[in-house]
Amino acid sequence: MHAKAAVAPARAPAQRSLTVSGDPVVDLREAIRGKLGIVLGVTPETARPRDWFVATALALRDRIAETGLSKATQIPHKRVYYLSLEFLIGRLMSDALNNLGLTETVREALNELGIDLDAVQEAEPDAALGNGGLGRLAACFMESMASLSIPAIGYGIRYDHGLFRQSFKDGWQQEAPETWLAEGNPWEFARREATYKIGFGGGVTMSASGDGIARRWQPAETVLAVAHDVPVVGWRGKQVNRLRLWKAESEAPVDLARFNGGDHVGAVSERMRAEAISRVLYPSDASAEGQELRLRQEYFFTSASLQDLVARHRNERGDLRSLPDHAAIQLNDTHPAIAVPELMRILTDDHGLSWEDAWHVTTNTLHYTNHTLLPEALETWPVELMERLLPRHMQIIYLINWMHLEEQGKSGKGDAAHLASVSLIDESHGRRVRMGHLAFHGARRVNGVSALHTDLMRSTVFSDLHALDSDKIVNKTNGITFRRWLHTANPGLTKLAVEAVGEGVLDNPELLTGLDKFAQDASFVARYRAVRRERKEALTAIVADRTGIDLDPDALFDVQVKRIHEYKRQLLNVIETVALYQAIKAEPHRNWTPRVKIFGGKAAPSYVQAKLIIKLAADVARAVNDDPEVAGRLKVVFLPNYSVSLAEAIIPAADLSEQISTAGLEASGTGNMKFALNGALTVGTLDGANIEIRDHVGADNIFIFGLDAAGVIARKAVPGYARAAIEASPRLAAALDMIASGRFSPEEPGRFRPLTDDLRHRDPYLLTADFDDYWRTQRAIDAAWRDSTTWWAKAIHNTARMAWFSSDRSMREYADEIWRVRLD
Ligand code: T68
Repeated sequence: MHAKAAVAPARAPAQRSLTVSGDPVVDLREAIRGKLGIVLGVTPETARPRDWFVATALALRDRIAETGLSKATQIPHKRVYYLSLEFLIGRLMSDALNNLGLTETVREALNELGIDLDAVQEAEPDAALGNGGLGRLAACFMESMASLSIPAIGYGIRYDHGLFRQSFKDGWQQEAPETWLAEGNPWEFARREATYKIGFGGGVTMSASGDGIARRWQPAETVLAVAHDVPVVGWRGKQVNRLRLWKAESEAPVDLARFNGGDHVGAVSERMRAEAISRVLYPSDASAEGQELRLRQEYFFTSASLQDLVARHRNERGDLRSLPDHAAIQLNDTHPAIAVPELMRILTDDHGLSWEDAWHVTTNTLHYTNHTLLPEALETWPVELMERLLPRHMQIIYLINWMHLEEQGKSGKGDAAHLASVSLIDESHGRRVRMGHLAFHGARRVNGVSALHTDLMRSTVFSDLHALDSDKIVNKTNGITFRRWLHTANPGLTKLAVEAVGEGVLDNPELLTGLDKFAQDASFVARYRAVRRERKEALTAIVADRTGIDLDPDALFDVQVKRIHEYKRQLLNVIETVALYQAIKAEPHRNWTPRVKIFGGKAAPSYVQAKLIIKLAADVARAVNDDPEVAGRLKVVFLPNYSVSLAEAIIPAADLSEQISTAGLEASGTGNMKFALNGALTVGTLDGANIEIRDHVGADNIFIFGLDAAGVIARKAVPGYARAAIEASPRLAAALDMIASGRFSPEEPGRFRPLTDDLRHRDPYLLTADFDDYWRTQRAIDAAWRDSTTWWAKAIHNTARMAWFSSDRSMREYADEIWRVRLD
């Protein structure tokens, strides 16, 4: 391990050296031209769009580094460390340009070189280092922390391959590796001086030490974690934070003896094994990946991050016992939960703190965010695997658990059922470490991500732990960064808002409420509609380009984009589509509201049922789009390869946002917030943050349907509930029959029986229970769309009332109530 982690250099801030001519456009133009020639070795004539992107990014990075350096000599009182296995950051150029206020300057600079900024931005690959909501939340939080000048470092993994690229073959999802790093990453700084050794396997030795026994882990294998920093620019460039991503490397890049002996492949096998750790992002969301490589990834990035922040603290402050005063560590879900024993190990074994001191430091520094209560997503690791891979950690976990259970006994709660429920080890399914319990017990605060989800944490999965310390669980409803999801994704709407309520809205989204009074103002409404129209036309072009399907921008754009998961109920939406198709065919001359159903999202490659749902959507789309009888009334599109950048194009173009999960199962949702902010009306269940969105936008401006969380539980207790619901709903029965009959899959009539049979016999996500209310609500939406004055007033009320869902608000709450970080 290198003696010193990267610390702030003790020297004066760099001179402002990037201002040369005094004209920012000229300076940037020349900087870009310079990067093109000197760094990339190409001329403006031979440069590809990708080269222009790299040259522009490098020129911007210089300016970002300059801003960052001006603060680098100050040691902040307290830093936030956000540990997340995923950061779904997407493209970085538009964020950087917007936050530095350089969009128009760079546009002009490139223009003078004969290049279009939009084309340059299109050449940036998405950094898809995450699966969905959890990873995107981490990205929004990083941006908000920088914007609020909260000193923060995000820690994660620099995956060579992010989330797979999705394409379709005959409507079936195909996965291909994603290659965002193929031509390097111009935003990052490799920091080899911040390299740490990460151990795996081996055993624990004991030796006499003073008045006790010193235990030391002797790993059998070590892997290097090398820091790569990506700058995160805050709003108006006031603060630059960093995202420190760890790359796995081998200590011995090649075994020369083996190589010389002719074993050229074997000579690099150790290197391959080490590098495998940061090779690919696991593509499952909302389920736990019980594979050894996953545990290696989790420990790898957690250990590197803790070693790094401990080294920084020692450099800056000396005594590790003051860590809680100067560092707040947030564990994004349980993926970094191994931080609890790892921090204990570092403090006791490596730095000689007493167990009591180390436990005090650990439990006052760590905090844990839970993102799901779905049983299949709660991480547990077999004790046997932990003992083999992390033997010292397993000892520490046993000791923590022993003390924890002793404590129960002492306070008169030593009955077996209670102990089994609060124990860090689950003894009932083979012996497994419960990572949620471990994180909970080791954290000072534990938070849920919406009011409902936090209540459910208290009353279900964590109820017994909650009873031990009722102050520990707090709610922090998620948020989204308005810089990306309004300013950059929807510049037209942003411009309109600025004109209506003033520039201040860019800094203070609460000013959006000033739009409320324009909800009936004909000229404002016309401009708001024109913005939407323009976004719909742009999306129509994208859809035509990627699917060959022509859309009518006058139709209602009804959008469900998110990971494909049974609990999110894309299937409910598809079945409603089939029912609507049948209804239109039965009464073709009725005044139907023209609709376009747009789907997007990836299924985990191993998630068979989810992939079948995608195939059904594709097959229904084919039948509907080819049927002249419904032309002009109904179109169905599945947009391939949903991503952050595609979301930026889709969301501002949506009229209706589908947030239809089974109540109690979607922890929060954040897409729901992005749509409502951009003025799409929500059709949704009383789940996650939908409830709080309703409270803010007003019940008249959202379409709520279906069972609530309590209703779901009650209904599931009724034997045969699915069959009864289908029998009671001829419309649902007819739609299911049509699907089951093979009408959409004539080449394989039984293709969708696994879906329809499951609904008839199990229906764990209560589609059948909610179908009729969903249908009724959709028809009410049809009617609302035809009353355009009312529709657009509702849309404007949505935009006006979503300010609370800014991730700046979330981050302020975390800073105040969890991290205890003072804001300027
Ligand atoms: C999401 N969780 C929640 N998980 O589903 C969503 N899981 O309701 C919430 O808004 C969001 O977190 C932010 O709080 C996820 O996205 C994962 O992606 C995931 C990844 C790996 C393993 C398990």
